[in-house]
Amino acid sequence: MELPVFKSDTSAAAVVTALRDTGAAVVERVLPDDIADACAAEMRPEFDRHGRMAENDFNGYTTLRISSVLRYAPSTRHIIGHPLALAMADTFLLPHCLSYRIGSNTGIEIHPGEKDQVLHTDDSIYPMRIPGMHLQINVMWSLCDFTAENGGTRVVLGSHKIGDYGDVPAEAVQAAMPKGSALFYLGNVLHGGGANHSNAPRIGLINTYALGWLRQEVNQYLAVPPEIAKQYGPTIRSLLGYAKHGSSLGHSRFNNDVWVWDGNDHDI
Ligand SMILES: O=C(O)CCC(=O)C(=O)O
Repeated sequence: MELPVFKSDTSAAAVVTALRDTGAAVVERVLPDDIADACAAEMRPEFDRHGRMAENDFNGYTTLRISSVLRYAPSTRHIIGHPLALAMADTFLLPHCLSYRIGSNTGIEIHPGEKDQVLHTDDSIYPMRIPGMHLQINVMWSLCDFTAENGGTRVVLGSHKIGDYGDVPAEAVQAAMPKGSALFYLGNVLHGGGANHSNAPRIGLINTYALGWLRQEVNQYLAVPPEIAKQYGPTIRSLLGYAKHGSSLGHSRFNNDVWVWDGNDHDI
């Protein structure tokens, strides 16, 4: 099985078909360089200040990680609310919820010397499985060229079709993709960061989107409180969780200025 790779002018439908088939797909050069560069620059101070705080056996000891980028890197709204990402989330999540929300937004800078990350699924944070229901969909955005040498994300194609991950032969392929590309992968696909054998860091941003009635992976109200969320448009505020799911789930009469139900426009 090969990792499907599309050009940026692909139709969303083609990417959906590939995702259903293999569980992962790359769309190349979706982002203009100025957006990718602005995101990386706005994330830089946080990488330098707090990037080592998440070091552990899972995340690695030569990798910088930062979370909740909407708190301090406003240009990331163009990535998090990107129409292609939302089109994938619409397709996979909206059949099972009225609106979806972001789970986590994580900047990951893998430095030279890092080892392969253990392969894992991201939706394992939710202790349930309902056949045919996707809980989560994820996108890794390359903010520099991703190569086999510098730690391009590894994915096990077809692993979304295997119920019990314990015994899967973990044959991963690596997403080599130019800066500004998107690697889409379903929440139940085995994947992990790659070892960095190059002499430069590999920087990316992973965004997860989950069914709107599930608890968000990150507590977004603490991470991006109302006074910061207000700077964003209704789509991002809704993705953060400043909107109800349907008529009443998550309602509140406080902070009405961030409490906007978005309808369906994708004004970020
Ligand atoms: O950095 C990567 O390429 C993937 C990282 C990842 O999958 C994770 O930390 O959950």
